[in-house]
Amino acid sequence: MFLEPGDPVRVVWDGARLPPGSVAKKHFGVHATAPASALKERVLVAAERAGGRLAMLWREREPGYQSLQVPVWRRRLRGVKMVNAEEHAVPLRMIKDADEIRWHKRAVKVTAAGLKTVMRQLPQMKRECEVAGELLRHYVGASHDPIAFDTIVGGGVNAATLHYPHNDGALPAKGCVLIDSGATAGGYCADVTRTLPHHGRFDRPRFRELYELVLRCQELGRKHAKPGITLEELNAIAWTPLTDAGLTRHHGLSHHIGIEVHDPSDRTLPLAPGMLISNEPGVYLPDEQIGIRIEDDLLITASGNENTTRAIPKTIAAIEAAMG
Ligand SMILES: [Mn+2]
Repeated sequence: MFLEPGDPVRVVWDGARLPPGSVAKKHFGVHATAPASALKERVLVAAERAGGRLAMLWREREPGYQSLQVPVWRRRLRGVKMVNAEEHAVPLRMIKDADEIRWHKRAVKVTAAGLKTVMRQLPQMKRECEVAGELLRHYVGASHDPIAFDTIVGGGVNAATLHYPHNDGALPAKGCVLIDSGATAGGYCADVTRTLPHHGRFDRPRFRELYELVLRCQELGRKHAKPGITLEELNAIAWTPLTDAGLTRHHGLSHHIGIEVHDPSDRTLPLAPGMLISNEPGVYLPDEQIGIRIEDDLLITASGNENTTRAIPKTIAAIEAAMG
């Protein structure tokens, strides 16, 4: 691990930091530390040992994910051939080992506690920002890990915007509230969505009917997510209750979850044990002031899957009970 040595001027700006040495080595649990200024030289030596080649990891398959570091290192390491390790790293990242699963489950535990707290408090809350604020307070209180992504809290018509970014609206009395949120632990994400009636009762027939429809899609996703099936095949099965009802499908059912909330993946590969995917059908009807998404995280196992977010109330009965 390359670290900035303690610079008394920077300490005034950034606070004290661990310089390279035995304390940092122990603290971060790494094999060795060195000053950041030695990085370029060490990389050059390593590249030379490898015949003038250097493998770096950057994402070029998906737009918007290209690393700014790549052109910098290309300039710094003229004469060294840079190879992208992405094609080898992506299949590795798609399969989580036991330690990675433990961290994910810890993130789920924090997320679950936050969402359950919000469920109890929601009927008394007036604005979307109160919900987002309460979740953040809960996550920060549980650990200093960053959140997995900016929380989405959309009430009424705002629930029908897939990546609603504002969280500054009023919560509609007796309307629906969509909450998409996740904590992290040890660098691993949770990603959960629940859609709740603001007052705690599914007493509006249209909302109830649509909620049950999305739930049926989700149950199909859960039932068929197992080794051997591809995500596209899973999509073709899970959305049928929605499309049979003449409603529009706006997005995919699943993405991989890991270090990134949308972890890199090869979607043509069939599911295999150790993969962690979301199961998140949704329906979005702005004209009716309704948006519903229900999202769980599924760990693919040898015989099927484990729903790692199953402790978070989801059925109509469980949500009504949790909201008092
Ligand atoms: Mn998701």
